Amino acid sequence: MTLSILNHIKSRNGWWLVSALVLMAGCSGAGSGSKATVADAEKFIADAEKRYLAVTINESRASWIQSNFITDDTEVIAANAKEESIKTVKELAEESRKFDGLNLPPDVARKIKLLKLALVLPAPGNPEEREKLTKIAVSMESAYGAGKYCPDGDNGKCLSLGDLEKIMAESRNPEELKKAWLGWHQVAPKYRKDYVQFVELANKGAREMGFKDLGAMWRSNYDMEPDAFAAEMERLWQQVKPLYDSLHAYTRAKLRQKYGDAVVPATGPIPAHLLGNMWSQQWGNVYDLMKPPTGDPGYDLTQILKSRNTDARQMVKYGEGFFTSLGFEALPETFWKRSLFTKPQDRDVVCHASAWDIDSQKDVRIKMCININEEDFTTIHHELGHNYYQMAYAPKSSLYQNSANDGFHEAIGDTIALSVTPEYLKQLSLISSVPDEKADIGLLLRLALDKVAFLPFGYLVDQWRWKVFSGEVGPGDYNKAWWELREKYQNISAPGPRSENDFDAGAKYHVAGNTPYARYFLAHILQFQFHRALCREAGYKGPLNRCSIYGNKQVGEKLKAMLAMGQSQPWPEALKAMTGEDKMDATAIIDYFAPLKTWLDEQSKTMAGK
Ligand code: X8Z
Ligand code: ZN
Repeated sequence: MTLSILNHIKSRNGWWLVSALVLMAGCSGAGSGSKATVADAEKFIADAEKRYLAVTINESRASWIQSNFITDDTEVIAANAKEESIKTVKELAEESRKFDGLNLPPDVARKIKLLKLALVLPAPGNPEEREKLTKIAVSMESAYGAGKYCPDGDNGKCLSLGDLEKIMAESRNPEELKKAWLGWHQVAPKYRKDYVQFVELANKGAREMGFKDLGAMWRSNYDMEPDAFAAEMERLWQQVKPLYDSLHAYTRAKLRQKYGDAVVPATGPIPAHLLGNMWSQQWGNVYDLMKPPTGDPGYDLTQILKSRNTDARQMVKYGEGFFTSLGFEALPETFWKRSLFTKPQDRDVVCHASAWDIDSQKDVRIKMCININEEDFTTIHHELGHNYYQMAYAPKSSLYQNSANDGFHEAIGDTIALSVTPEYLKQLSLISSVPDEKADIGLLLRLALDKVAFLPFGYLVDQWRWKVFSGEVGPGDYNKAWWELREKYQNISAPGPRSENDFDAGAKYHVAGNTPYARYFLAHILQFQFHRALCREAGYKGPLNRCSIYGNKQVGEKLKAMLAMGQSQPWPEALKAMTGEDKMDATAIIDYFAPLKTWLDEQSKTMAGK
């Protein structure tokens, strides 16, 4: 099974993949009428896992083809496979209810619970409705993947999302930035009506499975009550909010220096088109506007990679090299043959980076339209983190082939990328000397612009979706609610007037592609917690931003042991195995950036005084 980390069926592994099961046509040992026994439950779950695996693999293959070759036909094929897999998993989950109330062995009970939560997209039992839902799901992802902005009309030159993202990252002309932002945001209104129907049908599926709505179903997959999980997210957000506020204030002041009062107000939200990213979710691309007069590390990885004519494959090789240095195996030959690394010129593909595990064994792949720059260098480590997780838990039975919780899946590759320190780059001969500690402020700022800036965005995407799924936000308020949350959490504003003819949440891949998003918020907390624990394991004593676990096989063993657990235990157990801690804890990210926070607050004060 696979799961691209972004796929729809995301069923089982999220993206990382899909699931499968066969319907045991009403028979799994317990004959109708007779009372189900523990032995029946054991047999049922063993058979169910086989079916789950089979439908997942089938769905993944179809989904791989659809997102690598977006056409009407591949959409139909992918939708059919998705439908089959959803139907199977749902029927199995329903059938498992006959064991409710039995005192089952913990392993069987856990698998049954995971089976009931395996679908990211549940569908109604009614065949027409189920077909409608899977068609919409696949077509929205395709529309996103194939989306373009044609400034001179359909017969002129059109810009892909990749072209527009490049403008967002590199242009420093506010008018041009605004045009690119508006251009991309005219793609999503085309599927706004579909999204309304999607919400209705997916909720119906979730309710048939016993959940209040789809948001509640997603929140139930964290080994705690759904409300407790929402409270946990809020607790973590409150822990990190002061750090975000400091970064935001400094960033706004620097943007004012660059663009002037007429573009950037002295107080309140920052216009969303000025932060170097289409969704204002990571701000590292505007580091050049933010960098400290002293304390800049003095190298630019993007320039270094470009000047060496690094190609996409070599970029991936760097990522693989980090994992093998920890004692992980080299990526299989098929990875290199079957992955997509560069954007094809002759067809539409879903370029949003994803990692796949097609057969739940060794057929792992990534699909990514790699650009030669620092951002994609990091993203490659992110994707390979998924693939190494998938390979580590492959020996587990199929319902355990997943991460401890979905935040863990998203955090592994990022944890590795935190070890891409100057020292590491020097070891690879990518830089010739390691800047001294005076460069720490620059290094921390560069990273905070990605990692700290991301936090409120990571939180709000599912705040929006949870409200939409629960009905608290109706279709007439989709855009209004989206911008209220953008302002409340990120403190950013739309580049111009927006209305309910727009569908700005739908301009984000994970909304169009139905991938839950809370996972990325968790990952941004967890990756610092993992990094701190692994550096401790390495016996490292200095500042955490200079710690690299590169080449440390003992640390690699510790990491591997956690990955190999898959989802066989509640996530606090996995966390404990690697870190000794059993709670998600934002003190790691706060401590990591503590010197920067002090510096940011001083700078903001000085700039305000001028
Ligand atoms: O979607 C991704 C990965 C694939 S799982 C590239 N990320 C989120 C995003 O792009 O919005 C990584 C960071 C957040
Ligand atoms: Zn990911």
